[in-house]
Amino acid sequence: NFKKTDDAIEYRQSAFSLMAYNFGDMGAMLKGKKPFDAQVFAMRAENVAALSKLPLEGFTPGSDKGDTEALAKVWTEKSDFDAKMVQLQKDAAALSIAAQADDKKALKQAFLKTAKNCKGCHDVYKKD
Ligand code: ASC
Repeated sequence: NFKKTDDAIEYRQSAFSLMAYNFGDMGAMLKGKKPFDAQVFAMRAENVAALSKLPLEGFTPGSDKGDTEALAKVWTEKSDFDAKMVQLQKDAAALSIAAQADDKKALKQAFLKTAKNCKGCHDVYKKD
């Protein structure tokens, strides 16, 4: 358990931050902003799949109060929020599996599906 509300907020933000770095690098490769490296891409996808399991634990009761961009709606609509996080975990796991196969098209689709999750949740639950 977290000792303080701030610890829970820091925990989830750290996980999101690491996800953004790894996910962003995959995006850069797919957009041609840097050379595509299948091995690095697969490593990043594996990281995101593992990291996606972390943030939910940090959304503890009362942790809408603090230095956070999470809207109160996370807690008032907690079951929908939880379901969206679980869907992200599933899609990230599928992306990681796709990244291990030599099928760029499938990999791109799995990436886009995961990205849609990020944005879909931010649109509803994150301050802009
Ligand atoms: C990222 C990042 C997000 C998502 C989102 C996808 O790299 O930091 O929040 O992708 O932009 O639509």
